[in-house]
Amino acid sequence: MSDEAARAGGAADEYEIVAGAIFRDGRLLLAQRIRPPELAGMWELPGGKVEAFETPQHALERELAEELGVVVRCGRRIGVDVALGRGRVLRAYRVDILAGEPAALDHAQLAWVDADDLEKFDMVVNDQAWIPDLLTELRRL
Ligand code: 523
Repeated sequence: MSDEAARAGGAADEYEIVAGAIFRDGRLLLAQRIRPPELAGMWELPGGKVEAFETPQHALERELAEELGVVVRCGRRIGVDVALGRGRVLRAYRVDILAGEPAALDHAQLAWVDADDLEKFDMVVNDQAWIPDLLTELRRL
């Protein structure tokens, strides 16, 4: 089994990268990337790679603890699956903060954005696929 297949924790041909949609008071948390150079300065839903033997939910809870310094609970999916090539798939989940206040521990800065502002942010291309669903949720709040 390849390293990438091994990461999938069972599925032979894909592994997942997870990202968290945190909503609060009618706003969504965005994080500005610091790496790699081609993505630095662009905004994303924070998250990262699911490691071997980890569920996507646990991976997202771990990543957001590392990157934002918060205790979170992973909820339902939001938005489409984004195929990244080479067997990688990016998926977003709603996330509730259980404890702590998000801090930019691994990003340049954070921003809480409402529906009117979301489209003004320079989102990483992969995450742009989620904008319609994120806007629907923001307008519903
Ligand atoms: N994306 C992406 N959007 C998005 C995330 C969290 C990740 O397009 N919201 C892409 C960017 C990278 C790959 O997924 O090509 C892995 O994300 P990364 O670098 O955030 O994963 P980490 O944090 O597991 O990786 P390290 O920085 O190496 O720890």
